[in-house]
Amino acid sequence: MTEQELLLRAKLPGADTGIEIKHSVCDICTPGPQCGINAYIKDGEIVKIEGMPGFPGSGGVLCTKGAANRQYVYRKERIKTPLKRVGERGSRDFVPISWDEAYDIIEENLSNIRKQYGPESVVWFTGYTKWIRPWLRRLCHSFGGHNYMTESSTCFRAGRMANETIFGRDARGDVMGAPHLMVGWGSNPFINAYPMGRGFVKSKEAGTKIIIVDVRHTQAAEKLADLFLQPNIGTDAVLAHAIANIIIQNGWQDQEFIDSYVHGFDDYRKMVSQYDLETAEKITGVPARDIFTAADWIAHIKPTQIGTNNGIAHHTNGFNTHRAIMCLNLITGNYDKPGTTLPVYDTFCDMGSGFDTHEEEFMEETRTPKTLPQIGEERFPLWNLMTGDAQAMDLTRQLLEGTPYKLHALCAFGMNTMMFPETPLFRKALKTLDFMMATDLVWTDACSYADIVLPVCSSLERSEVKCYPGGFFYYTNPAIEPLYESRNDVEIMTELARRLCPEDKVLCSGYHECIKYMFREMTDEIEKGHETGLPVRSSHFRPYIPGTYLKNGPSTPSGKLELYSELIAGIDPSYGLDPLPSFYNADRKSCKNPVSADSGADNTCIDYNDISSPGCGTNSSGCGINSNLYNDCGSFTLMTGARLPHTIHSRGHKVPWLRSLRPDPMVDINPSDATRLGIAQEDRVRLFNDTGEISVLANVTEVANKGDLHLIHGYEEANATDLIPWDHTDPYSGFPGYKQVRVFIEKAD
Ligand SMILES: Nc1nc2c(c(=O)[nH]1)N[C@H]1C(S)=C(S)[C@@H](COP(=O)(O)OP(=O)(O)OC[C@H]3O[C@@H](n4cnc5c(=O)[nH]c(N)nc54)[C@H](O)[C@@H]3O)O[C@H]1N2
Ligand SMILES: Nc1nc2c(c(=O)[nH]1)N[C@H]1C(S)=C(S)[C@@H](COP(=O)(O)OP(=O)(O)OC[C@H]3O[C@@H](n4cnc5c(=O)[nH]c(N)nc54)[C@H](O)[C@@H]3O)O[C@H]1N2
Ligand code: SF4
Ligand SMILES: [Mo]
Repeated sequence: MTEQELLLRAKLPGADTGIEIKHSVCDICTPGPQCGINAYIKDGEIVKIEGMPGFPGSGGVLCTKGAANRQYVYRKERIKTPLKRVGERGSRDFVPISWDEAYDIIEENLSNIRKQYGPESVVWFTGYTKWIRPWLRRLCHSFGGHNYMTESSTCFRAGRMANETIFGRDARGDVMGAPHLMVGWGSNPFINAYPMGRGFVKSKEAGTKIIIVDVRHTQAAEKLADLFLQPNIGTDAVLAHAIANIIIQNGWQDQEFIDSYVHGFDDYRKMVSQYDLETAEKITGVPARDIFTAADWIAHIKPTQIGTNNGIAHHTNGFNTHRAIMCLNLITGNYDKPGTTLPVYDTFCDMGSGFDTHEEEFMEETRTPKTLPQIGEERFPLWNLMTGDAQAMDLTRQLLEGTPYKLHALCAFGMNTMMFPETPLFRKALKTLDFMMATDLVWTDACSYADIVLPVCSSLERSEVKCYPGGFFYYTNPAIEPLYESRNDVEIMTELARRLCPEDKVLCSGYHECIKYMFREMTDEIEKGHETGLPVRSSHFRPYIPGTYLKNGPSTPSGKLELYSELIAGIDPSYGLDPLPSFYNADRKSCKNPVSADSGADNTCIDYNDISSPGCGTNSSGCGINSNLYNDCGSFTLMTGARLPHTIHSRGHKVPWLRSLRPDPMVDINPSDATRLGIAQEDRVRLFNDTGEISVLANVTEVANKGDLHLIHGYEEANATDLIPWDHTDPYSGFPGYKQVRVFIEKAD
């Protein structure tokens, strides 16, 4: 039967077709919506993928990427067997070995390294894959170490930390409470999280006013916004402070709420008073009248929900920007009331579902006291204090410098080297390791640096538990057998636990038993849910009642909602962290043009502390290096990684259906800039700075502001992250400034 016939017949499965529908979950993007899948299986193979009708959140729809799951699973790059390196570290010289042999080699190396250098010299890393985290975290602790780190060193965690400093917990908009105004600050949900986009659309149809703040002209700006503000990249804190200033100057703040629940109002008021409309317009580029309208709406429409996403934190001033935005909820009393911002209580894998589990206990109970600082702790103390994890953005440095101690081994579960700024330097750092193991579905650059590579399977080939808002959990069964010799990551961790920390009987008991341990009050429901393989609403679901958290007192040091963070005030002052969410310029101090580096010109054109000098493109100190290029110094502001529908990090670019939607890496450039530089649509251009260089095609579009460039990340042949210096990081969170780095652009010959 041809594939075409199979697909046609799959629409009407029945006994005669031999096609069975199995339920599963899409794990291409996580942990937000994670849409339910109906997989059509014929002779043990997936022949078609559909959304599962009525699934919590996704409602039966799949996005572009989810719809490509069949190709995602059957990619030709899938790793088929365990592999052992026989060539140079960094080469592709590997031979197949058995699972037993692979485990023996890993056990021997990790045991020896632990004995010789101590458990902290072993790093446990997981990339974007999130379902394995409770297990990996526990494994690190049971092994005796503390250097567990994840891709959340760059993703959502800084925003969450920012919320925790203000509210004492993470915070999220109340989708059930019918807000009258929604502020989507750095939010383009149609691309990034379509179920959230549908929520916005529903609210708009019900009459909710919407403000969108984005540095790019996005789909959300077009389809949702009653008011669209487009600030200069990285200046949002100024915009937020100016809005606060207008509100306070006019006496529009909710003084009763502030008096009852808020800490640090006087200091905050003084700080924001620097940002009058004129100053704010100059720095942000947003017209003063629009800033005023935003302040007027935010102060007077109730309930209002002011929310922001992860892109805002991808700046070297991102943590404070996130705080600056969320503080607007405090001064207007828009917190812990229906339709406003509510506290989040985690259930499992960073998802709040309205019932409790013992996940935290599972991850933490085998942790021993630290004898050495965690990776990143000396540079980003707030990160380690608030997350308990090591900060992956300091891995490159510690590997290369060996301070405060040398790292010897790395266990990487799904690592994409392109996540690490100044990627070539990170690759060099990997070469310093004595031992590395990697697990992945597909061969990646990181595998080349490993000694042992293990093939793992996708969500359609395994069982896993996911939790959803509204009290739901979903315990899937495999839709197909694991392909080739692949196994799932938790199976691997269980075997490693049996060999390296056999005294941890819980971890050694395997996935299902660990789930029963964590969901121990719900064992019957869990067993039943696993049997049916369908989403279940737990009988333990207790919807949150707005107001409860404030009534009991926020879990911040002051017991109030904090405009002035007492936690940050407690950090050694030599780190220079401000307890207030103050603005500082996130731009690089130097915009050195490597081409004319020997011209003797002074390339420095930014005063970090001068708020009237927000970037080298807008002041007049004139480093004028290359008249062919934009701005005083000819440089552009590059934002890497504003999302596109067809791809996610390194995951989509090699899936043919997804790749076909944008066959070449492209940089967005404003038409006026393109014309000035003689660049036409799909011309090949060179992007470069003193950190790296890549070559891409030009996409001439109004989406980009003048002077800005946008480029999606994760392409092996044009890795955006090559252009970001390794230490271009936020001092509060350690996050990299993915969304703001200076580059030069020119037409390639
Ligand atoms: N320049 C730039 N870089 C960025 C960003 C940006 O905006 N700009 N965004 C950052 C953000 S927010 C994030 S979240 C990170 C994403 O961080 P990455 O970790 O880089 O994400 P991926 O490339 O999606 O996944 C990493 C690897 O996991 C593998 N994988 C998939 N499923 C599994 C599984 O079940 N088990 C195992 N073991 N491996 C699996 C994939 O094949 C892939 O090789 O990237 C960050 N990098
Ligand atoms: N299709 C697709 N969806 C994804 C992903 C993907 O790779 N592809 N990745 C997933 C992951 S891991 C994450 S972390 C989330 C990220 O999703 P979000 O948290 O929403 O973050 P971004 O897409 O990086 O940025 C959102 C919007 O903020 C804008 N923005 C960026 N910087 C600034 C700024 O300084 N000021 C203002 N006002 N706006 C700014 C961008 O232009 C963009 O339109 O998306 C998830 N969803
Ligand atoms: S990739 Fe798309 S279909 Fe898959 S979970 Fe994410 S939003 Fe849903
Ligand atoms: Mo992310």
